[in-house]
Amino acid sequence: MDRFDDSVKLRIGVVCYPTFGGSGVLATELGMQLARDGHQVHFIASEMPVKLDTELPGLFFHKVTFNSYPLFQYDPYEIALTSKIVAVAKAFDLQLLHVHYALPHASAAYFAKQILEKEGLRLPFVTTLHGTDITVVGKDAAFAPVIAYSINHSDIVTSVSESLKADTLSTFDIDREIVVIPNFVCNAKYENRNAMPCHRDVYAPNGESIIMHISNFRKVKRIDDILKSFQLVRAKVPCKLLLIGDGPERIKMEELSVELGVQDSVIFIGEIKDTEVALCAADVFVLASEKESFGLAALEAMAASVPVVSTDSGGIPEVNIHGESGFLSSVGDIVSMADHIIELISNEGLRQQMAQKAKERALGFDIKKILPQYLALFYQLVK
Ligand code: GMT
Repeated sequence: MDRFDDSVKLRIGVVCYPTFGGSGVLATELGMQLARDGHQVHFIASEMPVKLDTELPGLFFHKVTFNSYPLFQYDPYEIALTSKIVAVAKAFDLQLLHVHYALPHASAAYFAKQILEKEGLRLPFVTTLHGTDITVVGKDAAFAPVIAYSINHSDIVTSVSESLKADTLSTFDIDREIVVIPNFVCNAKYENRNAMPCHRDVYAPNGESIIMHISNFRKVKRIDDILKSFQLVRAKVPCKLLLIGDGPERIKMEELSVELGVQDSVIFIGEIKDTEVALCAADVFVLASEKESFGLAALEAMAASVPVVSTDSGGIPEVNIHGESGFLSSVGDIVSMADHIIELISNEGLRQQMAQKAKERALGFDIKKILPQYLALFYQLVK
């Protein structure tokens, strides 16, 4: 890593999706920590990012707004975003821009940079690839040429895992370096696990074990596999399944829980802001994703000392280590996942040992270790 003088404070623009998804959460946590460290951070997004604390001094939020017009079949978000980046860069003399999720943020950043250049202004940008912007949406022929071009023309490109970097290089014709900076977690948030309002008794009044999953309920998360695994687990050990989050698959999954006859033991909680509070009730965290560039939800569980039973897809094995912080199974292998969950909840010694290993591993991904890696790149750009 380059040495840098972090007493020099930066003016940084951040573009992200405002939703509960991992990229928005990561962008928000990174931006808030930079603001706490004295940098000026300007969030530019379609809505206020859900976890953003705008009371932090040095932190600003600029909403991307535009008037709709009857002619538009689709709202021109990318154009409005580009114009907003240009306006904020000029008004606050931004030194650099950090865009999370390539689509369409990298192309908007590239366009904004060109507009500013014509006016004699410089706005280098870092593009952070998060996952589905490459592995699902980005691959689509309707988007691929623009994604590849804007990755190649970013000043710096980062990827949240080695696996995503490999996917990017094999999917697109990329002629530049991609720096891997893994996702991070704020371990400090998980310190007072015992002081948190843990609702274990409400969810599991008879002392059942609690299996938890948190996601945006997209197809790629294979929540149907979680329910089917849970059906096998529940047949052997008393347990409850807490499904946290919301998204396109939610209703189908509610129906499936009835079809499988496990509805009395499955609790759908909906979206919550402070996942660390929910995690204090969990005994095992489960992630059955078909694709997952990193698996931030798994890392958050590990930070809460909860062992993870997951698939071995994408970047998950870079986070969850089989036999240490939890277990890995092949995608779709519901029997293997069920066996691992049963093993963990019926062997408290093993569960505790893995919980400790999970926590140790999460400490290696602490924000204090990862943030300087981004800062080094930022200083490199403004040198
Ligand atoms: O598409 C999603 O599921 C959300 C997406 C996002 O950008 O919010 O999640 C991706 O980024 C997260 C943060 O870097 C990663 O932890 C997730 O693994 C990744 N999701 C997938 O690859 C499916």
